[in-house]
Amino acid sequence: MKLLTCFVCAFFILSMSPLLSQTNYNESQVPSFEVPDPLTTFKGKKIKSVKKWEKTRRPELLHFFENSVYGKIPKTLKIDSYNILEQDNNALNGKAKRKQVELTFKNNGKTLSYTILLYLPKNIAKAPVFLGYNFYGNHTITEDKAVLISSAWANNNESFQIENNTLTEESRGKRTNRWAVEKILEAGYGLATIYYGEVDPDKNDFSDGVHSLLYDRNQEQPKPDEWGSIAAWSWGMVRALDYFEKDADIDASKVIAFGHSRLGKTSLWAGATDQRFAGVISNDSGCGGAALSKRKFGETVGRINTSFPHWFCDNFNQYSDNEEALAIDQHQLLALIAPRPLYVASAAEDQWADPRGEFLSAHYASSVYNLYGKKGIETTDMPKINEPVHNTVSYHIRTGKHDVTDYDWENYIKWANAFVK
Ligand code: GTR
Repeated sequence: MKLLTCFVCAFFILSMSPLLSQTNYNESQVPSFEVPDPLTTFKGKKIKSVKKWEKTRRPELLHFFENSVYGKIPKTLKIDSYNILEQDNNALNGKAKRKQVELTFKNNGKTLSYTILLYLPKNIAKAPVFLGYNFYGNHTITEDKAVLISSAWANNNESFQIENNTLTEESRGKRTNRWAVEKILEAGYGLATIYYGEVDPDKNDFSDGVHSLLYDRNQEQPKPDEWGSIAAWSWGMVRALDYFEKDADIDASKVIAFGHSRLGKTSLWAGATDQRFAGVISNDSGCGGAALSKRKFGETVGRINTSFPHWFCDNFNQYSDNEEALAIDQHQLLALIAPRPLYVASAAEDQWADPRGEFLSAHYASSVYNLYGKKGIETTDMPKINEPVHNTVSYHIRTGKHDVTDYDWENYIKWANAFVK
């Protein structure tokens, strides 16, 4: 009996271990581990040419991330129709062209729609565009009264006066601080944004959002190797890019995927899975984004899978508190973006996202960029705070907390001018 009790206790402790493991913020307690080489195949073959990388190594890495981290999309789902809900060629006091475009998808007798808010510079025939999701609705990124309010489910937020999971006029403009719309337009770029909750509400429920459009008969949730919410959000960015190819005001060959935090994990996965994205920005994306998982610094795989069981595919659970078993690490996700320009950014007070792990990841991805003759992050010495390093792979750590600031945008624009435009 005693033995049985012990056994039950041990089982309970083990099953709860992701919750119990202490968060490490101490560099000296980072475990030593071997960084998996992007340029050595799983079978141990060295990759020495772009051709071999593209034919052998890139596909096997992509396959691993698809099957064991983010989950694969079960079937192709293309735009059924799009509808320009609203357009004004003199928006923002005459500074921009505004469009609100609804994309609609149909399958299994179900329909999903989401709306892209576009601000485009007026004086440019075909504009390069930053595309990124927002957390609380398109109307939160601007004071512009013409921006439509989403009726999709939203997380409550007391300081934004969002109650009953419903977005209202009260939250208009609450997130203008994160979107440097004027700076972006003045630099000759457009901005496209989508409320992520319209693609898949951010809760552990797979009956809503895009997933259910692709279920087999009697299926109620994704299979262990099928897409979680991050892959669903990435899919939404890819379909937006499909629309951009049809919009004469946009240069679809110069679309930069941008995202902050969970939506930075999303922009990275979108850029990895669709090579039409001309560049990718990861702002404070942390665990499951740019940060190396094997460092177990700040948020860990176990913590993220426990707090957000719907973000990754179920197969990813086997690495909870078991990062050493991973055959890959997140720098190899970054390497999948090569040779396209990539910007990884951190914030000094955002230790939960492991700034050093994000930086090292950009460094270890750089061998693949070098193979293409591009310069990445060539050293393991982190730059000083507010001293950006701009190459095809760029990195900065700024002062302040987990957020998107004008400083971040100023640097993204500089990098985009130099490497994307
Ligand atoms: C945190 C989560 C992070 C990050 C963040 C965000 O709670 O632990 O991985 O994604 O949310 O998206 O704001």
